[in-house]
Amino acid sequence: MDETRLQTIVGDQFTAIIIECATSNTPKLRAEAASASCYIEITHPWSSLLKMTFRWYGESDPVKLEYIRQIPGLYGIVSAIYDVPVGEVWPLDKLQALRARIEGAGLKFEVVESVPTHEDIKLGKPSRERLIANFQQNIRHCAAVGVKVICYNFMPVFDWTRTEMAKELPDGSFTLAFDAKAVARIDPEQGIALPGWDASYQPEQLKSLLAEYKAVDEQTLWANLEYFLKAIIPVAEEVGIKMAMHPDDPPRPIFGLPRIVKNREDLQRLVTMVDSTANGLTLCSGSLGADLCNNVEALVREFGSQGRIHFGHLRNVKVEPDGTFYESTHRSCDGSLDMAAIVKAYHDIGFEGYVRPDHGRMIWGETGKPGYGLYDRALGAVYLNGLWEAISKYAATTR
Ligand code: DNO
Repeated sequence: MDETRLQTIVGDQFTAIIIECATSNTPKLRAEAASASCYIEITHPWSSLLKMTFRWYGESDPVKLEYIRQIPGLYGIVSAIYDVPVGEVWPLDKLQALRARIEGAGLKFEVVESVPTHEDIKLGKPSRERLIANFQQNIRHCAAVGVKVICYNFMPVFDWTRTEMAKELPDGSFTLAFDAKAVARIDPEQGIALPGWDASYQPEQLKSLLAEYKAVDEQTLWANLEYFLKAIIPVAEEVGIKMAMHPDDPPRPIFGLPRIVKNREDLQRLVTMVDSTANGLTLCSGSLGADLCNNVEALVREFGSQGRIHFGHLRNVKVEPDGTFYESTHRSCDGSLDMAAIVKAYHDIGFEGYVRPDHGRMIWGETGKPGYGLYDRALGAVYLNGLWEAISKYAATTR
C-alpha cells in the first residue's frame, strides 16, 4: 500500500495533513507535510511487510504451530486439508476447524496450498465434469472461511521431483537435489525409484496412468487446462478468490510427460487464456530458476505489474547448465539466484500478496519432512523480511 492522504485541515494558524501509510516511510506526502504545521500518520504494520507465510501440514506436521508463531514477522499459515482423497470436496467444517486452529495461534489462514488437481482433469477424461464441479465447490468452501488465494498446479503425475532428499552440503547441512542425468536414465515403465516419490501409486497404477498420458501431448494438456480454467475462474471471481498456478518443478518435461508451465511464454499463455486477475500465479523462484534461461526478477516485474502474482515462493537454487541443481540457503551468494534483486522487484511493483520461504535445508540436527523443517525455513523468512525492510527504507530515503 502506498501512502494516501486522508484529509487536509486548513485552519487560520495551521495546516494539518493526515496520511494513511504502509510504513513510517511516507516519502511522497512527507515532503508536502514538511510545510504543514502538523501531520498525522496512521500506519498499518502488516502492509509494511511482505505478507510472510509458512507452510504447515496440520497436526501431523513435526513442526509445531506453536514454534512457527515465534518466527519474527510472520503473517500467516499456508495449509490444506490432507485427509480427503484427491478430487473430493473438502468439508466446510474441516476448513473451519483448520482456520480456528491457525487463528488460535495468532496467525492468519488466507492461502491454501494446494487444492490438488485430479489426473482425470489433466487427462481430459469424461469424469472431469464431476471433478471440476468438486474443485469449484472447494473454491467456494475456501472462500467461506476467509481464504484469499489458492495455489494449485497442472503437473502430470509428478509434482515436484528430486533425485536426492538429503544431499550433504560442505557445511554438514542436508538439502534437496535434482540430478538431470540420473532422471534421464530412468525408464518410468520399469518403475520409479526416486526418494520421496509418492508411493501412493502402486506400480501397476503408475503404469496405466503413464499409458493414458501417451495420448496427451503439450497441446492436449493446454486444451485440458483451458477447459478447466474456463470452468473454475468464474467461480473464483464470484467468491473473491485468486487462483495461483504453481509452475512445473523442475521446469522441463520429465519421464516423457508434458510440462506446460515452465517459462515466460507459458506463463503469458496461461494468464491470457482466461483474462482475469483471478487467473494468476504462484511465482516460484526456485522452480522457474532451475532453468537458467528464466530471469526470475524480470518475471516478477512483468507478471507482478499486471497484478497476476498472488503468491511468491522464495527460495534459491544452485544450478548447473544441464539443469542439475540443489536447493541452497536463501542467500543470494549461496545460490544462482539474486534474491535481493527478486525481492526488490516485488517491492518495486508494490506487491501486496503473500510469500513464503518455500523449502529449507535440514540443519542443526533436525529431522522431518525433507524441505519442510523449521529452522532453515525460519532463517529464510527472517532473511527475506530483512531484505524487504532494507529495500523499503532505502527506497524511501532515495526517492
Ligand atoms: C513444493 C511445493 C509444491 C507445491 C505444489 C503447488 O514443495 O512448492 O509441491 O506445493 O506443486 O501446487
